Amino acid sequence: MLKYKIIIAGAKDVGKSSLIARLCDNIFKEDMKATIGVDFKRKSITVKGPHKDISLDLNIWDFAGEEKYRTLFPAYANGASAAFILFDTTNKESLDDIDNWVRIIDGNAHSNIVKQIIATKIDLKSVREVSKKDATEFCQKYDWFTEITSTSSKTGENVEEAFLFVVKKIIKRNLQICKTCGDVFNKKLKNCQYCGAKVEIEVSPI
Ligand SMILES: Nc1nc2c(ncn2[C@@H]2O[C@H](COP(=O)(O)OP(=O)(O)OP(=O)(O)O)[C@@H](O)[C@H]2O)c(=O)[nH]1
Ligand SMILES: [Mg+2]
Repeated sequence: MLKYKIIIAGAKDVGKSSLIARLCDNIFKEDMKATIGVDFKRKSITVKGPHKDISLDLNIWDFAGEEKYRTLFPAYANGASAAFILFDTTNKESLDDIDNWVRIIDGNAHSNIVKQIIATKIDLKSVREVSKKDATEFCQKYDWFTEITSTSSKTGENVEEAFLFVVKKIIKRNLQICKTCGDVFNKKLKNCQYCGAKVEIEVSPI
């Protein structure tokens, strides 16, 4: 099984643990307890490719957003293949805080890391403070920015889709498919790790 580390970042109460609970256990708690330090969950995700299905084992690291724990974050960003950076659509300050998370991730993670901005709590329409348009304008300054995924962990809207979207980016960035045996392996290798065939042209698995 191919294993990848994913980190979930964002201000206190944006809904990091709730997003993970919805993805991994399909549950939602109105009274979710604040994370202390860091938590950890595993989830396997399978992506259908044109050639064959690809299964990845995600190690998902959930950080406490509270200021006093932020000194822990740089060490955990190390070795991550993807970072979810969350803001809460009902709290404008959490959008501004994205700059801080991006700076810490860029300073501590591999330059190849996939970064994805996630808008949370879109079910809370009546108390919304940040529109998708405003958030998109805010994020356009990042050269890696593509689009925001809007989610609700309460209803489950777009939660699995958000992870699938990022997993596809991880696959495209890190893996290739062997033209000889059809197995999927790391792009850094010059020979297929399964059948030994030499890589002449890199072929994306999806
Ligand atoms: N309505 C609604 N509430 C949500 C949603 N996601 C999270 N919440 C609520 O927001 C609060 C904070 O959620 P958490 O998942 O604990 O937030 P967190 O980012 O992990 O917070 P820290 O661990 O303190 O950094 C909880 O009361 C959740 O029930 C959502 O999609 N919709
Ligand atoms: Mg939490």
